[in-house]
Parts: sequence; C-alpha cells; structure tokens
Amino acid sequence: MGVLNVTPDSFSDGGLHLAPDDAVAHGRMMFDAGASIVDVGGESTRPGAVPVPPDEELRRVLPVVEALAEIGSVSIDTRHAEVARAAVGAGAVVINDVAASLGELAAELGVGWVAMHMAGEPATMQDAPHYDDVVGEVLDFVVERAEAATRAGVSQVWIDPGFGFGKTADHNLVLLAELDRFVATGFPVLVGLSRKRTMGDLTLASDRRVDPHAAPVGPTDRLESSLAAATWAMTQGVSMVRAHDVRAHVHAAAVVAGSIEPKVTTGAA
Ligand code: HH2
Repeated sequence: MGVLNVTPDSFSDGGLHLAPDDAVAHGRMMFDAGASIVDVGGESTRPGAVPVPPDEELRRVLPVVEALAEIGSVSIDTRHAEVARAAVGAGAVVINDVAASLGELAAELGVGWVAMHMAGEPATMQDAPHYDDVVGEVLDFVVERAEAATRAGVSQVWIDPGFGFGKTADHNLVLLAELDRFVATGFPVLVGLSRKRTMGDLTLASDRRVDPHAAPVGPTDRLESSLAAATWAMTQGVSMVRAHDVRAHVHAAAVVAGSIEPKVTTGAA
C-alpha cells in the first residue's frame, strides 16, 4: 500500500503532493513501482496534528482519488464519514479508517475496510500513552471492530495495530514483536511502520553507540530501518505493508515471498 498524503503537514511527505497533478503523478509512480493499492489521505494524523475540516479534506483528495481510481485500486485514509462516502463515490475501494469507526459505512457502500487502533486523538495521543497490556488491549479492540464489521456485511476487513498512534516506542516494539498474535486472529493484518519515529529512535540509538553526538535520523533517512521492520512483519505473516518507498518495499516483499516459497523468479539461465 503506497502512501500518498495530499496535505501540507504530513510528517514525512507533507507539502510534496499538494497540487493534484503532482499527487496523481506520484500515485501513478507508486502503481508502476508495484503498489497493489494507493492510500490517499487529506488530513495528517501525526502526533499533534491539527484537525482538518471535512470540506477542505474533500477538496484535497477527491480529484486525486478520481484520477488514480482509473489506474488502480485506491483507498481513502480518513476518519470522516462524509469524506469516505464521497471518495468511494469517486472510485475508492477501501476505507482506511485510523479511528476504526466507519465499519457500518463500509458495509453500506460495499467496500473494504481497515480497522486501525488509535488511543485518543492525534492532537493529544502521544501525551502519556498507557496500557496495562498493550498487545491484549489493542488486539481486543481491533478484533471486536473487525467482527462487528464482518457481521454488518463487510467482506474484506484488515486489522492494524496502529503503530505510533497513542503508543510509546516500547509499546510499538512489543506490538511488533507479537504481530503473530494479530495474524493468528485470521483477519488479514496491515502494518504502517514506514519512516515512523520508532525507526528513528532505534537507528539513533545505534548511531550513538558509535558517535555519542550523532544527529537524530529524520523521516526521509529511515528507509533501511523501515524496510527491516516491514520485512520482519512480512515474515510474521502480515498481508499488507503501508509504505512511502514502494519499490524498495516491493523488492523486500519479493525476497520474503521467494524465501518462504522458493521458486524460479527470473528468466536468466
Ligand atoms: N499511519 C499513518 C496514516 N495512516 N493508516 C493505517 N492503516 N496504518 C498506519 O500505520 C497509518 C495510517 C501515518 O503516516 P503518514 O500518512 O505518513 O503521515 P501523516 O499522518 O502525518 O499524514
């Protein structure tokens, strides 16, 4: 799943694709690089993000969804029912729902749905995240939502632990370590780890073992760490990886798939 944020303030690609033509060109590039689906979002949900009024979100995403839906499968990354409804009208086939509250709408519209876990709201979710049992609580939440959506008639439901959404780095790492418990539910699992802060934390700690004054590792310098995390997740059995650097992740997926099920993958003699 390629990430396409049509926003001025997303944490790693904010402002890069604000003009619809630029966004569509980037989406096309991600399809060409092997993305199965492009995830279009018009509101940043990074920690501390200011909410965007739905009419502005719609203005950003609709022309982009409409154009990309002509090329391939598009998901709409939104928390707002009216945005999801209009995006599906424009051709989106999946609602990527970071608040996991639009399952019934997905059933009504006959589209796929991602149930992601978020503790609280983006503006405040990183203030003091607390869980007694982070894996158990996140798992119970997404499974309960996924089962309800399935009962409501959604035929394609993914569950997503929501890395970085009201979670400390330790919470994220425990969730990553225990991804197999999500896979064991039988629901396909989606993970979004690409360029996130935990990648920066781990790589900075590694750099500082060599140089105590090493500078923090910014979002666009987190490709290798993101790939390592995505590769781990794929070996645990996740079904979809949400990523900014599509070609690199598709290559990683090809190597994981080839290692799990060896077969000839090139035409070379
Ligand atoms: N992460 C982000 C946004 N949407 N959706 C799912 N299902 N899972 C995720 O982990 C996820 C998501 C945040 O990343 P990004 O879109 O790059 O940034 P921003 O929220 O700043 O636009």
